[in-house]
Amino acid sequence: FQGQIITCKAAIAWEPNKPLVIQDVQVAPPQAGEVRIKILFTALCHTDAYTWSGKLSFRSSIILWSAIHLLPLQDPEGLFPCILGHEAAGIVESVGEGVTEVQPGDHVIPCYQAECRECKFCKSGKTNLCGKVRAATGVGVMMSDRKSRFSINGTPIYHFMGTSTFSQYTVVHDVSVAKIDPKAPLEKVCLLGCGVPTGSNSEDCLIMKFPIPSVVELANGQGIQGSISLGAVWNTAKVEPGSIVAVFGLGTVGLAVAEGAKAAGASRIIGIDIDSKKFERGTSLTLPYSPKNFGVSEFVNPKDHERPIQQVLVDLTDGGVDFSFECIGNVSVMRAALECCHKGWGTSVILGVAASGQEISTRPFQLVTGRTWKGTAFGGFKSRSQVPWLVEKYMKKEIKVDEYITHTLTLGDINKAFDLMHEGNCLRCVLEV
Ligand code: NAD
Ligand code: AHE
Ligand code: ZN
Repeated sequence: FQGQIITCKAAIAWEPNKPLVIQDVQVAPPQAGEVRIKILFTALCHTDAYTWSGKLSFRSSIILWSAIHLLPLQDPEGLFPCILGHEAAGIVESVGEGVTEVQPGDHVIPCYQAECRECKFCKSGKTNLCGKVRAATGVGVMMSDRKSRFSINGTPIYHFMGTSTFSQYTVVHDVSVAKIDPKAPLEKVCLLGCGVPTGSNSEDCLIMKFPIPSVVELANGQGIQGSISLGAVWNTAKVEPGSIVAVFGLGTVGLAVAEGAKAAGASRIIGIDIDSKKFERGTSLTLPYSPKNFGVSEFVNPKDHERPIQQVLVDLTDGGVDFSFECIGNVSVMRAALECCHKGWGTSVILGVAASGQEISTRPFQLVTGRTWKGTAFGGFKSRSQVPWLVEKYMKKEIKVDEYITHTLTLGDINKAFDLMHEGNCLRCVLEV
């Protein structure tokens, strides 16, 4: 198909909150600096559901734009019609001019957080955010011509998060492609495109030292082993052995945080969820070292208490937790997560994506008295450099992935998969595309 338009099946979100429609879509060939990928497996993430649930399109019209302030739940980056999806794995079908790091046949994970290694963000060593294509990925187009590569009978279909993986073929920027070990099972490692890394390396959990090794160094076996051994990861973790950790929300992201905190030697990992079923999964109850054990040692359901949850946790922990992680996307819970931290040193990390227009608040005194409020995207991982390394860790059984997959379906069942996510019994559902 190289250089030609491919017609394939994709799940189209024509409108917010309306069932996705599986239909033929035309996928244009990759232009300079772009890669066309045959997606083999994709999982669903809560962020897809959040964007899909939006009510208006940011760009629909100037009048609607102003109405956004009246409908604050909508993702301003959610444009319709679009192809959602950002947690996937596949094989490179063709590449555009100037693409050097991947070639047809390579096994890859598309990364919604790019890594160009040239922009001010990438060079800083202080963040995994990348500025090179972000302006385009936030408005559903490709950077070079600000156009979409997807269309249906001439109608453009927006991209989403620079990945659009609910399609048999997608086009992404080359800076958004992580080349991985071809032996890795794509039906599993697709999860390393979002949820699991987000939790397990939640900045304060497992901080990596910079500079990040290049792909070439990694391929040569240098870098991670040389400068960042696994032990060093644990040793540089800010969740010191013995820390008390609170994890708000025991979905995939929260359980991955618990797993990371357990590996870092936390003494107590308190899981907080309004759904008591989540505790069984978090602890695996009777089998403390079973693969299903994500490390949650205690469970608190806020519904069982009349007092604010932060007060309950402060009392349970003799003054507060050392670290808390908000893995829900609820601004009231974000406040509770900060306020349950110990005076003088407690740190709270926001991972959840709150609805657009919502704001966090607390008494500034909470910060004056030594608590720190932070956030993280994709767990602080530099995508192109570190996703291949995460795949290696998975292959060596050093991080869990399989345990997060509770359901497997096909792309044709995607609406059912979203229903499963909303019912709450599902961690990750992987779709065969
Ligand atoms: P999930 O829906 O599987 O898990 C959320 C959990 O929170 C559920 O178990 C639910 O029962 C619980 N919950 C809901 N309301 C609660 C409340 N008021 N108090 C306590 N528990 C409550 O979601 P997930 O896939 O684990 O994702 C979690 C959040 O992280 C989402 O907002 C998602 O968009 C976001 N996310 C962020 C990043 C990032 O890079 N920062 C990456 C992936 C996902
Ligand atoms: N479009 C949303 C923001 C969504 C958001 O915060 N996304 C996270 C990733 S969620 C993955 O499941 C993120 O990485 N943000 C940093 C970035 O560059 O987008 C909104 O509300 O505007
Ligand atoms: Zn996600």
